Amino acid sequence: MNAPAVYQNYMGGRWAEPSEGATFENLNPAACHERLGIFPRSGAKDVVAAVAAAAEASKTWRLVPAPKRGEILFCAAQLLTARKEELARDMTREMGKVLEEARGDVQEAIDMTFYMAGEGRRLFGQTTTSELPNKFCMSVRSPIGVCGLITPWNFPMAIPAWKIMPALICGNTVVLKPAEDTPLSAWNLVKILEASGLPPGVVNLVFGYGPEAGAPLVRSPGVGAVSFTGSCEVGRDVAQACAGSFKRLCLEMGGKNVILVMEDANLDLALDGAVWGAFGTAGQRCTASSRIVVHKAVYREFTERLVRRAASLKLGNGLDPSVQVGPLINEAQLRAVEGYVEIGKTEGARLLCGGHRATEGELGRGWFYAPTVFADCEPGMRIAHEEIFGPVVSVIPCNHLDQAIEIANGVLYGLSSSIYTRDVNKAFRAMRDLETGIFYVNAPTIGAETHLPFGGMKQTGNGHREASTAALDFYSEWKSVYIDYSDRLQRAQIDT
Ligand code: UN1
Repeated sequence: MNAPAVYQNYMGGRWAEPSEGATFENLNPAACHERLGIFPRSGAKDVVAAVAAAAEASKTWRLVPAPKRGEILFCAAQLLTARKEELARDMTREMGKVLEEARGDVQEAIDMTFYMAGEGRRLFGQTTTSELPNKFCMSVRSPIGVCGLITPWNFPMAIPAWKIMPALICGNTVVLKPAEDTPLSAWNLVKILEASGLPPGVVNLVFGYGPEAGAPLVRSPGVGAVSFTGSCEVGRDVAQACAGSFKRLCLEMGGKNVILVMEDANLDLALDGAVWGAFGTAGQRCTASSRIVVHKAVYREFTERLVRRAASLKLGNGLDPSVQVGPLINEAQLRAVEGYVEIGKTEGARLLCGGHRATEGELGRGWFYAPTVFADCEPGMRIAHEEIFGPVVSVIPCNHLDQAIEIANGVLYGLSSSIYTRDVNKAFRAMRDLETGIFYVNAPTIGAETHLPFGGMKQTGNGHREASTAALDFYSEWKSVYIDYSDRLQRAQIDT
């Protein structure tokens, strides 16, 4: 096998070795001996240099007209489109998700890039009247400065794009610290931005681990805004690190997303949705359908059919087009899933399929886990309210819609929810009462599109949203502007 390629950080428009010379390996989770590349294990010094480069570039980038910034993004979106297949294959190799889903991940980055390119000709503010004569009022968006972006491994290109593109179109510069499990997709994205004509220093890339490279980025006084997607545990540390200087912070964290299957649901459709929502990306989505609350009238049939479907899913290397479920990202994730399955058994949930590693043949070379269904779960069980982030689904019986909604809302998270019903009244009541930032009717909890706000209620986040024009609100400051052309002192609230 050829020696793996060696990659570098990117700062101030140059590719650079890490200051300490330390590195880490990018491994294929479907075949762990396969090394895909050697990446810099950066530290505080590298972060300081990247932030300085971003701050320098910010002086001129903020003055580039937004439509011109948009043209560069448009070019990046075209390059991403042209290279979609190759980018998706790299992603499958480093992250494990099946190729079809990796293509979807790249497509989500393309969608976001085109969308934000278009925003360069909008970035609308308000023009409005004044309470005083001969006075004009408007609001305009200003950039914040340098944004520190910390992204997870489960959407290795989409989520960096969700953060980079709105930040850039608003006139900010960025330092990206991508997850150490999926550095290649971030490298590919930054290479494309470089080739699209972004001036040096506008996008900077620092590889490494959270405590060594992420923490100094979050704490850097030169960083005006931080956007983090990851676990609640790390999100709490990030929030504390930002609190001292009141740094603007967007957190996207856990989920315990729920599908409600009502007695009048189209069960074939609900099963398709449940299998895709629970086991797509091997359950490693923050939007994964990890709970299914099923009306008792259809509970038995639904559960039996779900188990048959789950048990027949084909596991394997995601580059094989017949494979439906790839591996977990790494050994730690596999151990975490194993731990939760033990907890579920101890709690008395009924394990109907899966519940073990998958090691037959080639699978033994990767971090594969059999799709797992627990039935007869009680809402209070840990497997029914803690995020597992793996191919494990908890089925909970219910007697009626009100009870289903109460169960659904009885968790700390509030990212995504869905209902399968043919009754419009039930669908609207669920839409009104479910405490989640995303809601679907007759579809699973995954499948968010880039032109709608993405994010959750409760402990899923801290009130911000990504994607859509909502992202512009995070990456810009409003400035309200009053222009008095009366040639005299006019006092608001006093002169009438
Ligand atoms: C995530 O799980 O972190 O709606 C993001 C979805 C995708 C995005 C998921 N479009 O599942």
